[in-house]
Amino acid sequence: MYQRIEGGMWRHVWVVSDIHGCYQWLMDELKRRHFNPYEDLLISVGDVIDRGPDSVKCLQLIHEKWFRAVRGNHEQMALDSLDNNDFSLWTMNGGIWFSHLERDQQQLALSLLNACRDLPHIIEITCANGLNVIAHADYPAAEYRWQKPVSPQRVLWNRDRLMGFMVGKGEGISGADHFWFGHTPLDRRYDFNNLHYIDTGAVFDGYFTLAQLQ
Ligand SMILES: [Mn+2]
Repeated sequence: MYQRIEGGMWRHVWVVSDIHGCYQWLMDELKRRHFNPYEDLLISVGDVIDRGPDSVKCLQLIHEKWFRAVRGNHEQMALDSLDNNDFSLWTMNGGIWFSHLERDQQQLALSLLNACRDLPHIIEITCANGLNVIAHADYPAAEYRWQKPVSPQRVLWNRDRLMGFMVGKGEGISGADHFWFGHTPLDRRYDFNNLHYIDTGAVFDGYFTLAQLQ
């Protein structure tokens, strides 16, 4: 469930909001920031697939040396569909692209989706800005601890903490310097103390947010 990355191995480290198939747009954003794939690292908050134009190319990112991702609920829906041979929930939530692929592209997508079984739910990385924890929707505990058992379902789906912050009743998380979450499309990035909600809804006529940790 947990993966630890040593930030000192990279020059710059960025976290990117939900990609949702927007491959070329992401490449343009990286270019604008002079991202160097030989020296820099990009970490995704999950939901690399679905809704946007190019889920297969986005899935291929998981094999790039400069790219890491936590799993999102969309990757999980895809894996559950394959496991249960029931594609209805995923299809309703932007997964229709898979059934529209040509046979060879579908085989490629299938092997890439199976590689998503290795995606961690939580990444921790120590960078110039301190200890960072990255997860898709939430870290469902009051205090972060490496390898602490937490509900995988809530890591992928939970919006209660964010909704609490929106009405002034949010409860923070201790145990790390920064927490980075996606999952909920917002009109702008929201920062509540050390909690950062960065899904600015690129695929929903919003924009990409890239936060530099180092
Ligand atoms: Mn999501």
